[in-house]
Amino acid sequence: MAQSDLFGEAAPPSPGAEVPTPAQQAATLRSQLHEHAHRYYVLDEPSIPDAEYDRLFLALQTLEETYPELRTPDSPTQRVLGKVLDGFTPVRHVVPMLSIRTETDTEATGAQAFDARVRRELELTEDAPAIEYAAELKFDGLAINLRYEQGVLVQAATRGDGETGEDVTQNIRTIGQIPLRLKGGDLPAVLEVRGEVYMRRDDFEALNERQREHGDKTFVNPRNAAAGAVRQLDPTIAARRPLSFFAYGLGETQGWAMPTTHSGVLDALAAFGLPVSAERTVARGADGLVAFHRAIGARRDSLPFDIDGVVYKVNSLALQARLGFVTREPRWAVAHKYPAQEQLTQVEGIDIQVGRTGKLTPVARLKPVFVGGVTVTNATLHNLFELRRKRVRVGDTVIVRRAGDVIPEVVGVVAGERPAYVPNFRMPGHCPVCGSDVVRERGEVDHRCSGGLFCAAQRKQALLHFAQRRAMDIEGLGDKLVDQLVDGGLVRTLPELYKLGLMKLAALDRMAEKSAQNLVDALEKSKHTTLPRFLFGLGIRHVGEATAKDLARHFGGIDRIMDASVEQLLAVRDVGPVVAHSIRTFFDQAHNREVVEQLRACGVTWPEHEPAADPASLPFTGLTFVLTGTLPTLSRDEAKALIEAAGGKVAGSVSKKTSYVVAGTEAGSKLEKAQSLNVPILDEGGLQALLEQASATQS
Ligand code: D41
Repeated sequence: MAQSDLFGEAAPPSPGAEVPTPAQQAATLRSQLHEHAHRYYVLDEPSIPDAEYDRLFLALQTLEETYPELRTPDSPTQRVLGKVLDGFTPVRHVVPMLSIRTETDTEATGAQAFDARVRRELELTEDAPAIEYAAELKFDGLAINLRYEQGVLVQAATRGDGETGEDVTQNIRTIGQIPLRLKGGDLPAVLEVRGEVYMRRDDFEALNERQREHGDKTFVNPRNAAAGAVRQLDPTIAARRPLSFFAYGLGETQGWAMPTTHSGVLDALAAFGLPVSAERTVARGADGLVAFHRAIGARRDSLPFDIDGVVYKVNSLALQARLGFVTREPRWAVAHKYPAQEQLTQVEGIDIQVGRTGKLTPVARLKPVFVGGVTVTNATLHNLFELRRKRVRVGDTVIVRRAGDVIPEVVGVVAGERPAYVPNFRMPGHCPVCGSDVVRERGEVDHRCSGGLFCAAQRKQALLHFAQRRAMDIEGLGDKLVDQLVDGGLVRTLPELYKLGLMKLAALDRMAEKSAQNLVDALEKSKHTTLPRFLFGLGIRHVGEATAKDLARHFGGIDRIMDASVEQLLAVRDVGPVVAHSIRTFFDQAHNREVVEQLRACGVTWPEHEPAADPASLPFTGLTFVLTGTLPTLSRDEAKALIEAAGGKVAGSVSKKTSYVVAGTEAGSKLEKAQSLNVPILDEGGLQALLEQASATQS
């Protein structure tokens, strides 16, 4: 990848312009590290403490992880990396993996410049018809080559330097989306598919959340987490990272009637069962490209994965051949970028934010910086442990990341120097909002304000949580208004919201009578809700939307939930001890039951349900199943859902306690274990038959 795609792009002038570019930072760090290493190893006169050397080293490593194109072969970090990566076999690409030229202009003119260049190189006259392009997304992951022989995946390799990559077949085989065998009858003798391994944003957030809960190191961004997983020497670790794949091109092919256009190639790959993004189009001329760039740009934040731009390719393969390539880049393709989702800026302070459940979150106050399309002025540091691990202090230069609608976060420090007098950040002993004691429970990473709803910050967050679209859906009740309501002492509890009335609202600052009336109407409308929304809106710790739905389905009514014992709660699907205790504790507080009563008295209602069948009476209650191999029609999740809906459990490994093993094709050691333990083995048909039989005996 060219360096220009990171630093040369036309980002709007940002107020953080004096901060050195990542390339400058890396160069400075490298030369400092070389100098210190020389003094240490050659001259035998260390110039800085080891800890300081380690800090500089870590800063360079962080920077290179975030911007891999800054990694030079002579970087001090490569000595260590070289060792770790022993063990991968080099793979020489039969057809080199080219790189893609980057259009640095993020504005519409970028697409026009490309079209003009292509037309010039094809020596087209001005009145020649518009060129047809295939426009697609530029996924932000790791490029790999998949080699299929007679339809079977025989090898997967990283791009490497384009000529030679690394054999990562074992790791790639763990990616469920990549077919081990292509679909269809008439398969090419050889088909090499090129594409990008990436990690979805939700999978990345969940992975990092798990890492944080265990106090483990978090990943800088999805690309990093994906690239790290693919290049893991231990495939079982790779298998635990949720990876995805999109195909975008071809390598070597033999014995295949190749389509004549790029869009046709992608259609054919999709028909072979390979994942191809649906976010692509065939566009005519520069106008078509500009429209695609705009349309995707507007939806970039709501895509489930990171993209750093779009790619335009001349659609006709014959024209591609005529255009050829210069050095390692085809003349017929270009990547057109969007503003970067990671930028450098400086920490001006570290503030504390108090959340709905009292959690204290350290937040970095930043020198404003343009990231991922918006100006960011603060970014989360998650908790004290993350902050310490990342060694963030006021005055540091940090990498800030903002992707999708995820809260901006500080992913690492890159500064080589910091003022010596900056003290380490400490968590306050008292809540900065209400002054209550700050506590941290055993085994928890988070610090909390113990003030509960006495704390104005928690009260505001509780109101916003209650009012949100996925809960009571009170339109127009946003944070500005909540600030006014709480700070003005108008609302202290949830039920007080419904007692506001037009008079009180219209008297508020900046509140026109019309808006006041709208809010009154929205409040009235929100009273007709559903039990899951209401339960979720109460803001019980650990009760998210899914759990609220499970509770509602299981118990049918709020009174039964409020009175349920921990044991009864544990019988609900997916409710474990932590959640059960949290629900019990919540309703053990008289004031919380009072809130529920008052809300109902204000007219909040929902349709009551019959509670779901008693789990003890379901056909598979008490049975444990183990799934292995590929079933002919059911996916693993579908089979699991069927078994669980019938009251059964699905376990990961076979033991004497396993009731049945359900085996499909390519079942491995689990099948052998089942045979050796004499556990009954079913195929998919057998499972279906058992389900029918069991429910027949039931009724
Ligand atoms: O999504 C991508 N990252 C992407 C990468 C894409 N959609 N198309 C690409 N096309 C090519 C050519 C034109 C050379 C076949 C690419 C890449 N190359 C590429 N990715 C990494 C290096 C090159």
